[in-house]
Amino acid sequence: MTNTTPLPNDLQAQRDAFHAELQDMSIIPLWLNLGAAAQTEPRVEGVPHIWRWRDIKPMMLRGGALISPQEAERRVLMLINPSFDRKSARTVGMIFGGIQFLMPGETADSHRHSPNAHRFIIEGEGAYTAVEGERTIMRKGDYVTTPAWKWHDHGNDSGQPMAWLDGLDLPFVNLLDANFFEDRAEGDSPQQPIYRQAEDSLHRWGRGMRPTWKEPARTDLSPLLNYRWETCRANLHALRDEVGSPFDGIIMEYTNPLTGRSPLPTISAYLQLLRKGEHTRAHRHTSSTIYHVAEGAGGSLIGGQEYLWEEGDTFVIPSWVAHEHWSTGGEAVLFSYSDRPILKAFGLFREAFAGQEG
Ligand code: GTQ
Repeated sequence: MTNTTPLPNDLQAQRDAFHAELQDMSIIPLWLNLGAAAQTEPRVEGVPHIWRWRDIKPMMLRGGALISPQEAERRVLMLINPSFDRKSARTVGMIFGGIQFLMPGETADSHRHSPNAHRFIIEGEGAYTAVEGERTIMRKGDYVTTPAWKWHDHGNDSGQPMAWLDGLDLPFVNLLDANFFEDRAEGDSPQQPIYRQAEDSLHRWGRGMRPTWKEPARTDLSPLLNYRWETCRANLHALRDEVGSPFDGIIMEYTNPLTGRSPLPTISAYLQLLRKGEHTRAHRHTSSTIYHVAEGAGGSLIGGQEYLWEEGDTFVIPSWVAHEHWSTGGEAVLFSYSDRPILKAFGLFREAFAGQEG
């Protein structure tokens, strides 16, 4: 496509002058930057990466002694992809991951923001998240939603540090210039008032029934506050004799009980069981994924490079990078979340694997 024949000097000079004048007008000719519009395949900026719990945990404990959640707003260690700007709040694709931690007795005060958020509990038991007047006590492995613009606060009433993986659609919301944040009003209590009983949202929405007298304002946000680890893990084991997905083993998606779709409009989340000796087939797709090892150990071949992981580790697979997973020494359970709903919404989700037809 590129024409390498040298141009007559005067034409080259005229073109250079033309381009320079355009640049002063904030105009770039497409032929100087064709790659921005025409690429045979995505040129993916993010890279695969793993953050190990054994490295993060000591930093978490140091951070706990150095800064309070009140000073920090949220005491979070942001996992930023090595290939992105450190100010980008971008872990992979259109999603963010960060480790939030609360020491015994600490609280993270009430606020709300337009980005959607969820938490997967890494370690500890007994801290709470409050959303819309309900407090849920969090335990390791729970999946907790704090959807867009809902007031939320946390507190650790337990005697041990609590850590969870925060997932947000921050890169997407920032890209769209639609990020709003609000702190509680002056004089309001730092912890929101609790006016619902424990497990209220579970009884209301999570048991295959719904109250008929009250519709949630937005059906695209899951009304279910906590998807409990024991229940979700038990679901995987109930299906363990199935073939499952050739690419992911026994994988189940968390759903919004109002729609059957993802709990948050921009982020889908999954729990998967890799059985003993299981080694999945390779595939790739245009959604980007953040994985967290909930149980066991194993490895993933990501873009031809091997990443070995164990409980507590977090790793990322960018768009269009081929990957396969295996368990080591027994079974493994992976939690993951992805920007797939965004790609699906606009017809941009694409998947490929060896031996595929058409
Ligand atoms: O829970 O509000 O990890 O606003 C990063 C930004 C958590 C939160 C993060 C946030 C939050």
